[in-house]
Amino acid sequence: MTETVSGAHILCRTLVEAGVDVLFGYPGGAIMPFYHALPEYPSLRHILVRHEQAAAHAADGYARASGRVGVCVATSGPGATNLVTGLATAHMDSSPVVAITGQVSRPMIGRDAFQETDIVGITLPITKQNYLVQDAAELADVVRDALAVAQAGRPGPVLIDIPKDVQNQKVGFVPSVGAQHAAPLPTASDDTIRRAADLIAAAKRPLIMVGHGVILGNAYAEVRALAEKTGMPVITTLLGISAFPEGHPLHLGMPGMHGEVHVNRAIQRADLIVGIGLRFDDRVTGNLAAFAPHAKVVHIDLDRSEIGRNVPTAVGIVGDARAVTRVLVAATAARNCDAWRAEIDGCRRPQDASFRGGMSPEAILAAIRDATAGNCTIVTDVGQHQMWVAKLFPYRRPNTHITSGGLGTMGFAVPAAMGVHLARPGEPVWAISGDGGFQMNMAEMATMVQEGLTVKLAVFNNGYLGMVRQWQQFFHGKRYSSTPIWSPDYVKLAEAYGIPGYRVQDAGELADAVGRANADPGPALVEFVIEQEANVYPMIPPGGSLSEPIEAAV
Ligand SMILES: Cc1ncc(C[n+]2csc(CCOP(=O)(O)OP(=O)(O)O)c2C)c(N)n1
Repeated sequence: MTETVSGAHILCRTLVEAGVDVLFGYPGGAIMPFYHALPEYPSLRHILVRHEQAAAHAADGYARASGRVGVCVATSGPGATNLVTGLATAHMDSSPVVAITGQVSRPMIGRDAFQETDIVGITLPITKQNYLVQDAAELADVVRDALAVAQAGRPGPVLIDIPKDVQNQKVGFVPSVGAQHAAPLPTASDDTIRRAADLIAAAKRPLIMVGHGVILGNAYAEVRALAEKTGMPVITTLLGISAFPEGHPLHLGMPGMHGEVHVNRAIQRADLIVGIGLRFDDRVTGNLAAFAPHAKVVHIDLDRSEIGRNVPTAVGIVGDARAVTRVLVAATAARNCDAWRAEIDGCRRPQDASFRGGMSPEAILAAIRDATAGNCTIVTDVGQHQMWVAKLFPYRRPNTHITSGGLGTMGFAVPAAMGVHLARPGEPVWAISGDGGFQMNMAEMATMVQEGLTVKLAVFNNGYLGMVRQWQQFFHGKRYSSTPIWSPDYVKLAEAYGIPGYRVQDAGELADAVGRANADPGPALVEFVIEQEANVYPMIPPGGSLSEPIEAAV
C-alpha cells in the first residue's frame, strides 16, 4: 500500500524496517526535518553526542561489537566534516557504519551556501559507497541499499547525503516486504584448497596468522580446528586479537612493530604462513623486502584486491574466512608441529622487562581482568597503552578487544566504548586511553551521563604523548618536542560530570579502585598514574626488518 510521506519519515521508516535501534548524532539546520520526524519513532534511540566525531566512532564501536550496522547522523557542513575521521577509521578497519548527513536544499547546492560542503566528494575515498539523494522517491531504496552495502562482503562505511528539501519532499512510500537477502559470498575452488592443504602437509615451520576477517566472519571455531588438527602455531594481528584464545598452547601473540620477539622470529623462520582475514599491513610486516624470507604464503581473504597486494602469495583463496577455513580443515591431514613449537618457545622473552615496579600495565590490566571476571570488552585508544593492552590483556571471549588498528585514531576509545555498551548492555566495557587521547574526546562523559551509558574509563597518565615521546627518545635524540602534556585533575573532572573518579598511584590501591569503579552502577573513571618514560618493548624501527628489534636493556 502506498502512503504519501516526507523524505524524513521515509528515512525513519526504512531505518526501523531494517531493525536499526540506535543512532548516534547531533542536529543542525540541514538535518532538522529528520530530527522533527524522529520522536515519532520511539524504537529509534538517539544518542546525542558532544561532537560528531564521537557519533561516528560510537556507531563504529556498536557495529564491531554487535556485527550489525552502526548508524550516525550529522548536519551539513561542519557536522558532516566532523564525521570524517570516524568514517576513515571505520573504512580502514572494515566496520559497517552508515552515516546520514543533512545537505543544503537542492537549489542551493553549488552556491557556497551557508554550511554547504561537498561531503560526498570529501568522503569518496573513505567510504565503500556514498549517495547524494536528489529525490525523496529514491530515498527508501537508497537507505536499504546503503545498509546492505555496508555489511556485504568486506564491510565498510557508507554515507547518505540528503538535502533538506528532499527531507521535506512528500512522495509515495511503499513499506518493504521482507528482509533483503545478502549476496552469496565467493567460495573457494577445490584446486586452491588442495594446494593449500598440500603446502600445510609439506611445511616444516608453518604458522597461521589471523586478522580482523576472522572476527568479522565469525570463524573462531574453524581457525581453532585448523590449528588443533595441524599443530600450527597461531599469531593474532592487532585487529585479530581475541579471534583465538589468548591462553591456548598454540597461541603465540602479536606480530610486527611491537610484536613479541618470539613471534617475529617465528615469522622470519617460517616456511609457510597461512594468513586468514588479514591484509599484511606495514605495521605487521615491517620492511616488506625482508619479511618472512623463507615462507610461502597462503592468503585467505574475502577481498580479492588484498590477495598479493602486500606479500607475494603462493595460493590465494578469495572467500569468507569461516567457509574457507572449514573446507581447509576437512582437506588437511592431521599432523603436529612439536619440534617447531619448541624452537619458537626457545625465543620467548619475559614480558616487557622495562616496566618494573608496582604500577605496571600488567598489574593494571590484571586488576581490570579480576574485577570483571575476565568477561569485559576492552576498547583502546592509540599509543603505548594500546600496545600494552594488546600484548598483555588475557582475552577470554571472541571479539572483546576493539581498537583503531588501521587509521590509529586517538580519541577513538571513549566514544567507541559507548557504542560497545549499547551493543552489549549489561556487560562491562572498559575504555582504556592515554592522557593525550582521552583529552581528545573526554567531553563524551557528558553523553554517558545524559544517556545513562555505563562505560568505565581508564586513563593511563604518563604526562606525555607517550608513543611519540618514545619515538623521539629512540630516533630523535631524546628531543621531547611538544610531547609533554598537561592534564586536568581527572578525579575532579569526573566529579564535575557527576561520575565517580579514582586516582591510583600505587599498585596496592589497584584492586580496590578498579573494583569500585567496575561495581559503580554508571560510568566511572580511573586514572592510573604510571611511570613517565616507560617504553613499549620490543620495537621494530619504522621500515626495519622483523629480524632487528630494539629490545629492553636487561
Ligand atoms: C588523532 C591522532 N593524532 C595524532 C596521532 C599520533 N600519535 C600516535 S600515538 C600518540 C601519542 C598518544 O599519547 P597518549 O594518548 O597519551 O597515549 P600513550 O602513548 O602515552 O599511551 C600520538 C600523538 C594519532 N595517532 N591520532
